[in-house]
Amino acid sequence: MFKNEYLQKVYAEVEARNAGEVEFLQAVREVLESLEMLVEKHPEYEKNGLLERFCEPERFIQFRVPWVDDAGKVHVNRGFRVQFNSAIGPYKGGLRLHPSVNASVIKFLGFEQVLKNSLTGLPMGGGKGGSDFDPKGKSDAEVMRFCQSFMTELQRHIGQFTDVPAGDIGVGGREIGYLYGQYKRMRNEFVGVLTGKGLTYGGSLARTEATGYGLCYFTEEAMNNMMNDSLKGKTVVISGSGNVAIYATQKAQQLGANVVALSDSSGYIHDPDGIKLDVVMEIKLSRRGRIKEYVEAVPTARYCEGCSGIWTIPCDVALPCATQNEIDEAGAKALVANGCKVVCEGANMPSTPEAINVYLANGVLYGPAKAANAGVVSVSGLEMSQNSLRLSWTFEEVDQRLQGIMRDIFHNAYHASKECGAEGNLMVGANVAGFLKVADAMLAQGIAY
Ligand code: NDP
Ligand code: 2IT
Repeated sequence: MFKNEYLQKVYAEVEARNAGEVEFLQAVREVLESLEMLVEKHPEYEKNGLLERFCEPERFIQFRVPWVDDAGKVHVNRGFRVQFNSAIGPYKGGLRLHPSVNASVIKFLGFEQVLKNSLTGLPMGGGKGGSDFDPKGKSDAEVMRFCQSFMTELQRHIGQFTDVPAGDIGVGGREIGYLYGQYKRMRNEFVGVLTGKGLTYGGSLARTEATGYGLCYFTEEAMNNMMNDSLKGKTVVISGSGNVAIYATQKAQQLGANVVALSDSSGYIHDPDGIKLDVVMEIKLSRRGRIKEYVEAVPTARYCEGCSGIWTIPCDVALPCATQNEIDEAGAKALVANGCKVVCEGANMPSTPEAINVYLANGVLYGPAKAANAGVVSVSGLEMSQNSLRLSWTFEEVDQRLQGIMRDIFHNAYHASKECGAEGNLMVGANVAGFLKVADAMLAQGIAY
């Protein structure tokens, strides 16, 4: 519960206005709880209605996405874009294609993105979008027609200086290509309006890898500073087997860790000898297959139905990289009971509030998503810079900048946690450090009556 009356009032209003939007309310609550001390010190926030404005998106767009399947049947999906906050730069954030997408999911992701983008130190506001379209089992032609229809509406709301979408669950290189092609056809301009583009048309080297690489750089820096330890020699469990999970596995292995598990929404694989990433890449990237196919190529590994059992595998470090609320209280307790000392989040909001309480009560080093997975959007920001400069940096140059950004994010979050009297609580630190910059910019820009 909130101690501060202003926070109580703001949260009650958010709850009433967004009734039933559980993911959005979960994200807002966590952030407001972290701001208790700051709000006491800054009466100008209440005077300027700052938190009321901060919790209400600047714009929420919902639209119809009709498309025709290969058999000629018409389908209608729902498209979304939330333009949450533009105080420090153009709206920036990914597009998610998954049947679970709804207004609550898009708003929680947009809200988190505002703080995450602020933490990167780059000039990007926060937004998010997507659709309840399910790309699974669809042909390339169907995905293309869906993307074209989606962009036919979205294009009127975005632009290189207004709002720059990218990928998220279900949106990778193929989808960004179709979306970009349709934007260009309709607007007749070749600009960096999307990030995560292919290398032949304005993409950045290291953007694909940045998802998982950034997570590992953050984890390594946090372990170095808070535990005088590193990923080397550690047993690591990673959930998911998409873009974030694959490149987190690659970098963790390069840093000397033994990654023993991966999953998808059907189940998980456990390979105590270490995941063979070439096998995973062949299944997931070349064939768009299921993770259970891994055991056909590696018979010594084991496949289990159901994804939540992955947290019962003994490990030193857990990197959840699938989806929101994938670790609940029972999952967190199982991790702790089996000796897990570090949880850093590649997915957005993968831990329930109850799970986070378990980490904090047991001294687990907890790296919250908005800090730990900010590497991707950072490289998106670097892609925007390269597009503006009409230049392409080398892989090494982008990777070096990414490493520097992830180190800075850790130190800024740690420093903020100390300033708030919660030293080492990176959740509080990330929320406060991200918020301060956006709050300053909002105050400076005044209120439009
Ligand atoms: P992908 O679509 O590449 O992969 C998603 C993975 O998570 C798949 O293995 C998928 O399994 C699994 N998954 C998705 N939904 C569920 C669910 N409801 N239950 C269990 N498993 C599920 O997505 P990404 O790797 O890009 O994204 C993963 C996470 O990382 C998301 O939280 C995303 O928001 C976050 N993220 C992504 C970034 C990006 O640029 N791509 C950047 C930063 C964060 P299945 O195939 O069975 O659905
Ligand atoms: O959650 C995220 O940070 C992303 N999906 C990436 C957003 C982006 O604009 O690169």
